[in-house]
Amino acid sequence: MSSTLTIALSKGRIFEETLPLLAAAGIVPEENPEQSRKLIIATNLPHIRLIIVRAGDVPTYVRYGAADFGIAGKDVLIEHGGEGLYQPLDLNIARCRMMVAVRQGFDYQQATRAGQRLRVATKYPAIAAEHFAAKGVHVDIIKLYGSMELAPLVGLSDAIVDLVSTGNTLKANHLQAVEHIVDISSRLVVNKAALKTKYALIEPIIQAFSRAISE
Ligand code: PRT
Ligand code: MG
Repeated sequence: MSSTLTIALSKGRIFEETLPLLAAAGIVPEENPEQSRKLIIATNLPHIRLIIVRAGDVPTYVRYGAADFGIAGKDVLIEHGGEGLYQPLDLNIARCRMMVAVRQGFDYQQATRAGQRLRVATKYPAIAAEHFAAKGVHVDIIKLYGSMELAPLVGLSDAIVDLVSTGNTLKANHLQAVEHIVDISSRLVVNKAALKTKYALIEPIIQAFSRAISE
């Protein structure tokens, strides 16, 4: 149906930080996914609904047109590719930094200078591989799905590549950031076919988001 819109969001920080943007476009969800556990959330506008998916799955739902647009972190877009998606806006929300971190006391500079192979645990193998290749550092990448901070503590890896916002998780686990890879924020991603067929519905929302973030 070209008269309805489906918006893909992940719950947690992206949902919370998107609420003010949705409000600026006149869209108010009828429920909070944290409480209701529903995966399809109605809004105050009968023709607009939200779907709640894993953060890393947002580009997939949008690419296949199961959602008309969504909001995804640059970490997800760089790692899994944002091909086939129109990415009109950096929303400047859910900001953090992609960093290399090691155990406090581990001499990272020495280890990389000495040319030894580093074991790096991460949820972002493509980003990590590219980063270390560019530096000429040899690494064995160990793919994890979460809680990367644990890996150096139990000898799974020498280093991790992970997102850092406050730095509290690193500190609590006696890790330290040693290298900045890239600044991360979330982007609006739009299905290209939907942008054409539902332009009259989507364009005003992009405009409202754009005004809200430049305020
Ligand atoms: O949690 P889940 O496994 O379902 O998926 P996810 O972790 O990908 O999703 P979610 O909702 O946690 O994150 C969604 C998006 O938020 C990510 O794709 C990032 O673009 C963005 N974002 C912003 C962050 C953070 N800040 C962040 N701090 N995502 C994760 N973190 C984690 C980080 O991995 C680390 O474990 O928070 C921890 C560090 O936080 P500090 O504040 O202690 O430094
Ligand atoms: Mg998470």
